[in-house]
Amino acid sequence: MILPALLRARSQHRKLLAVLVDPDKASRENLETLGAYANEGLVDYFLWGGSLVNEGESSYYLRLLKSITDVPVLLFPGSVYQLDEQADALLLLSLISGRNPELLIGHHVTVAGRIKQLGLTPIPTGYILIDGGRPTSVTYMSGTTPIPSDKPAIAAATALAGEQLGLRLIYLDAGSGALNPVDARMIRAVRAEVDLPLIVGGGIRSPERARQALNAGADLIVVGNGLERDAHWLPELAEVVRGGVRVG
Ligand code: 1GP
Repeated sequence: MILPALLRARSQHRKLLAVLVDPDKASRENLETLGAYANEGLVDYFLWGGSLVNEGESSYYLRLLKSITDVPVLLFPGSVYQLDEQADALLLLSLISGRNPELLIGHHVTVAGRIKQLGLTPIPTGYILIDGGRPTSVTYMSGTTPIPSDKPAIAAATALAGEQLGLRLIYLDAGSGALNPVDARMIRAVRAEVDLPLIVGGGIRSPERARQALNAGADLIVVGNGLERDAHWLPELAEVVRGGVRVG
């Protein structure tokens, strides 16, 4: 029931926070810290995935996280090998900013039967990569060119096409560890064009960057790297998210 919850939050103007865990970089200590914050109500979702993932370790760490907290985990797969039935849903990503047919339909065909077999709930997601100031793992691994950060109209048209194709979420991503997060003008342009829940991530490493993304119209922000390095600013981050939209 993840998608209905996202739609409800959007209609109630409730902003949400997702913490991205790259299973390759997971550790017991980090998961215990994040899980404890999640149990205090500071985290709405975990996203689970990375560009290169060792399947066995991923499954072990996901089991560990699920044993710590009931906060839902959404798979955010970097490849077809990252399906895991322990997750609560799957962001079924279509990389609509790119022109790589494998990431638009090819891999989806490969794993369609497996998704059904595992009983995973897929949430069709229009995944849009935005230039974040330096090449990231995802641009390299996907073999696609991100949308230039100063071309909000292209991002807005891409998101609109995704909505018209029937996708249910839009995810604007500057890529993990991006130098620059997605520009506020770009978020605003996409927000003005589509009515779908809007996820924004990549390079959000401070409460101020989180606030800018939320003010510009993100419904759900995703933070990975910044919390991997130090999870202790999560309460401050959560306060910005809970505080909703405040300009300045
Ligand atoms: C990347 O949007 C996520 O896909 C999170 O990015 O790791 O830079 O927070 P960071």
